[in-house]
Amino acid sequence: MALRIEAEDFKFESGGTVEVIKKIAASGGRAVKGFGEESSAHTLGWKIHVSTAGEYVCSLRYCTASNQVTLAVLVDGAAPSEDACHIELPSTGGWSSQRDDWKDLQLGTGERHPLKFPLTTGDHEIRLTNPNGALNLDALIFTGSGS
Ligand SMILES: [Ca+2]
Repeated sequence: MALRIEAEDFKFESGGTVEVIKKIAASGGRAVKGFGEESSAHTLGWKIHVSTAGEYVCSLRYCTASNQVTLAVLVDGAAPSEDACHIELPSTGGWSSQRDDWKDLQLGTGERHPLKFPLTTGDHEIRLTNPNGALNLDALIFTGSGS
C-alpha cells in the first residue's frame, strides 16, 4: 500500500521558512519552495497515519538545480538507520519554474539500496532536516511491502 503526503501539507517547520507556491506539474497543484535555502538547520515535518504495519520505502518528489544536495530523514525523532542521516539528491536540472523538472527518487544510499522504514500501525512524524543546498519539495510517497 502507498501513503502519499503532499509536501505543502507540512505540520512542522523550524530553522527557516519555505514558501508554498503553485508550480508547473506539481502534485496537488502546489509545492514547497526553498527548503534548505537559508540554513542547514532547516527542518520540515509531516504526520502520516499508518493503517498497515510493515516495512516501507520512501520516494521523494523534488526538484533542484544543485548537484550538492544532501539531507537527513527522521521518523518519530530518530534516524531509522545511519544511511538516513546522509541522503544524496542529484540535480533534476532545474526548479520547475519554466518546465517540469520534478523527479521521484527512492531514498537510499549511494549504491541505491533503498532505505527501510519499519512503521507500526498509528500516527508517525516524518521529518526532513539538515539540508545541504536547496530544493523544492512536491510530495513524499511511502510504499509498504506488507508484513
Ligand atoms: Ca504537492
